[in-house]
Amino acid sequence: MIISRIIGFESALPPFTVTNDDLAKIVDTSDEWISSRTGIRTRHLTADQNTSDLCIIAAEKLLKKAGWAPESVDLIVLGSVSPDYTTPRTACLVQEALGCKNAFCFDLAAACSGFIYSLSVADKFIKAGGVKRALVLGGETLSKITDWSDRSTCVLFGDGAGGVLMEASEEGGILCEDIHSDGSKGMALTAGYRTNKSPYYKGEPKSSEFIDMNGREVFTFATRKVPESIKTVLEKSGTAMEDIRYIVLHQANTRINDVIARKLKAPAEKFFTNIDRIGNTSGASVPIALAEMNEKGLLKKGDKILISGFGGGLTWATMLIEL
Ligand code: 4VN
Repeated sequence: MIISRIIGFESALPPFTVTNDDLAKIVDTSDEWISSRTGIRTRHLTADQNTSDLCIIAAEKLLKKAGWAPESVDLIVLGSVSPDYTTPRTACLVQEALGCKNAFCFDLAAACSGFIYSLSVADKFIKAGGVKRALVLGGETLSKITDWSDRSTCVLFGDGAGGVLMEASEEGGILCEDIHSDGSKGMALTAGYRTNKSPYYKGEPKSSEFIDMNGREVFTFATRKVPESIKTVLEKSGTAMEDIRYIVLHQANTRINDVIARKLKAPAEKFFTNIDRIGNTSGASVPIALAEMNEKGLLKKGDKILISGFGGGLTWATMLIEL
């Protein structure tokens, strides 16, 4: 049986960082409020880079370290809700910059679950046999779609990108997944509404172009659905919690991840977190965390890890990976 093996982890962050005290100078907030409610202390914000620039840096590192020729990549899938353009899509910009001229390329918009959804789609192309090598990225410049006058959301988000390489293999790789959407709660977290500017259009704007979140509703959703999803993956795959080396959750908010850990009765050491330094980078948060774990030597061959994304859509997705 063909399995999709994951063989590299890299990320790219904008060099410029902003502390909670810096934010307190532009909106009515404080370091105490932000750090106690979210766990965030600093975040990287772009001063001149767009989503594609960050994705290209992460992708270049991936190909270089693996020794893959750019022409050997068959597919680029890029999870993002903050692309440079509606078209050409970010994945095509990455293709051009790297010279992956044999790849077919598209972005996938599933907000904070976007990277896991992208892994799942790439996995299906690999299993179907047409794709041998895939580049899967998650990248966001959320600062572009943040309402900088909304103190409840502008303190949460950060910019960055990360990604992995996937290859058809006989062993290891993506073992099990659980993926869901609930459009009935979609209005709890919106961004990017565009009002039709045609001279014939009579409708009123329905929503904001910026990120707008009902924090309590999204908090309740995440703490209810994510533990359920993780339990489903463990049951479906016949895996015990003791056999999981790490759980890498979307870095949305430390308090949410603490509740999820408590509900799963899983020890805190299993959860990798970097939200204090990175903030919430939506679809980029899981691959950025994986790259940091790899850099620290935490990801060892044969280890089983769980990754889980949740957010806008609403969408949520959990995956069991053997390294
Ligand atoms: C997934 C989640 C969140 C999120 C939801 C709520 C929240 C982040 C609400 C309470 C508030 C502090 C902040 Cl679960 C966001 C995304 C978008 O990436 C995805 N923070 N909070 C408070 O007052 O304590």
